[in-house]
Amino acid sequence: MGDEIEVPEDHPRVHSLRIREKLIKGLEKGIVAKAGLIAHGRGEAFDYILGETTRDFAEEAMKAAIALFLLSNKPVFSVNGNVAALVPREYVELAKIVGAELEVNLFYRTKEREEAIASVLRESGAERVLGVDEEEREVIKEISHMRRFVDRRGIFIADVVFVPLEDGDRTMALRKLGKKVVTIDLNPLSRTAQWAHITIVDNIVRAIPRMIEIAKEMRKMSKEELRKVLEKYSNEKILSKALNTMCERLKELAAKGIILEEVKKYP
Ligand code: PTJ
Repeated sequence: MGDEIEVPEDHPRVHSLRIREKLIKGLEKGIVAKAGLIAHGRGEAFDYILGETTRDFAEEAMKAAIALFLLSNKPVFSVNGNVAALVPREYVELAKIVGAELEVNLFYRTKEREEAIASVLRESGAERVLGVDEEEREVIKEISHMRRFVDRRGIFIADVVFVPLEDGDRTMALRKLGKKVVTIDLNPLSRTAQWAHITIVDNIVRAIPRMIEIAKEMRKMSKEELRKVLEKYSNEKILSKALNTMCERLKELAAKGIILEEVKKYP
């Protein structure tokens, strides 16, 4: 739509530009909400500080999340526009490995977006997609906006809900309803990061493929072993580690000088 460019292979930020392209294409196809682009920009800023790499606190949270999924009776993976545009195949694969349902649940909800996202999931291998059948709709009264509409076969009866890249209100409401909540959020200060039981502070494009690897290993573990992983997990410690890592990195960069040697060659 006018702005389309070929991302040059030799561009130093080629990887990041490709991710942006996925979101822009998702917007054009009616999958991503306009605000989804803004949300991504916020995530990118935190990823820069993190060094665009998966840290040990994220790994630890991923392991706890997989343990929780494998131990739960009814895990449901919520899908929004950004998730569907960035990691559709991987998300569907992970849901299959841990035996979770997939449910479309949007903040900026329209019938067209719901259908477009459900199609992406089906094309990515999903056998059943919840959240699009109006006859199966239930209302979570505690949520004031469009995300209050959930599927009675899914989030409504779920004991564990995975809500990556989520807004704070719903995470809070789901927790108050007694459900266990897992999220992925690059911003450790966000309300979602704070209200979730397990917060994976990492970029979703790195986290979901890594979670697939972890899940393939952890599904061989006994329930007892999985419970032990969960017992020693503390989200408070994880968020604190994430913030500390970001602070340390900024301090290190400030101390050694942030101007690259190459830049200094051109006075
Ligand atoms: O598709 P919809 O209609 O359901 O809308 C989806 C968005 C993302 C627009 C909606 O949920 C929203 O407004 O979310 P927020 O409140 O902006 O929160 C999104 C969070 O995800 C922010 O804290 C971002 O830092 C974080 N985030 C953005 N991109 C990534 C990310 N975290 C991990 N990986 C990313 N790639």
